[in-house]
Amino acid sequence: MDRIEELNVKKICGCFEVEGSFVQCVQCGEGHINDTYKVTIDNHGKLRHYLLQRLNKMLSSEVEKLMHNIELVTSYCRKNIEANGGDPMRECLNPIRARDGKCYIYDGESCFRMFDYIEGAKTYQNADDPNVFYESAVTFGNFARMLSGFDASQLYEVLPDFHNTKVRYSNFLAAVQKDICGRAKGVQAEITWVNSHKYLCGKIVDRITSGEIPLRVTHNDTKLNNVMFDQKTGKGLVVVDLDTVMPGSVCYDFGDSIRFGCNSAAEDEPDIEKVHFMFDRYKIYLKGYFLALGDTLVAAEKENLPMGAILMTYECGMRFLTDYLEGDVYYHTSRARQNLERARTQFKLVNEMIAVYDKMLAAVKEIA
Ligand code: GN1
Ligand code: MG
Repeated sequence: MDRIEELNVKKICGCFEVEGSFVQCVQCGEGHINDTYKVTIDNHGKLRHYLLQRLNKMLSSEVEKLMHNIELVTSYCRKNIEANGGDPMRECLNPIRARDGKCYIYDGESCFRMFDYIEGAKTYQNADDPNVFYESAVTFGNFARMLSGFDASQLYEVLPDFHNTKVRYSNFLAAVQKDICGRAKGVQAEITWVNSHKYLCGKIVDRITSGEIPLRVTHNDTKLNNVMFDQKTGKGLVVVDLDTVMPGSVCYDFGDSIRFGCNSAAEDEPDIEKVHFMFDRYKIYLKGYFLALGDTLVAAEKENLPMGAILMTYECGMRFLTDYLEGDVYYHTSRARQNLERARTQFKLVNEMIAVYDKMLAAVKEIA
């Protein structure tokens, strides 16, 4: 990955409609896909901050469609927030236009986009604080509720089959077969484990196909660090990372939050003994999600929330293992075997979730 010094940040910022002179740029954010920087601009002695992002190469090819989606979704949210007396500058992402009128620039190598920086906000990398996790549930739930009036046909499916677990499984099989890095022999146990859970793949996709579970406009990447919290009040403020906003299922959105937040350890914890599914946290999230969204969910959605958690965790683990087999080309990694260690935490969580699946279902009934 390029180092920040190597980027011609000043020139890139100059391509956006930003008034003032460039002061500095520091890397921030914990995303696995894009590179994120906080940029400071001096406008006649007044410092203003922006968020600059360099898109992952795999997303860059779809940048037009991606930014079309983000512009539509953010402007829809902005109107909604204004109508409800909220503060759109802090409760919504605000993309900055490039001087050529587009919402991104291409510097010959990478695509960049810019947003207003949301001041006085913070993110969390774990759900140790129950209030934080509860707030994230309410914030993601409200986001889904807000978008329920949004016409999904306006959106491109930028990342087709993003949560199609069957397709993810075939990609995984192809990676095992090609084994371009010769890593498959070292992960036979993990490969066998994924294969033995293949029966999970159709559990939600098939119900979407049959119409039992409705498609809605969902976020599709609802991990805790994709919500920003107000530093002063501790309240959930804004949902970020909108690259994956597409038609999807609330079972996925609910499930991905559980996958990340109900892990007793980090997503990439190398010591698997530390990794456990925390049922209490699951109940906390369930309460917050139901508060925000419960009355709009149909029975099939409610019944499949626990399966959404199992599936998102299974799928995510499979994606990490696939990337490991393909040579760590998609997710950011900072050490060897990190993707493998990520995959292992997910598989451990799936085992523990399956063991308490009945309890997970009972909690839905109880809270609903
Ligand atoms: C990626 O961008 P980030 O870090 O919020 C990924 C998600 C995975 C997640 C795993 C566009 O999310 O699908 O669940 O990593 N986003 C994309 O931590 O692939
Ligand atoms: Mg993110």
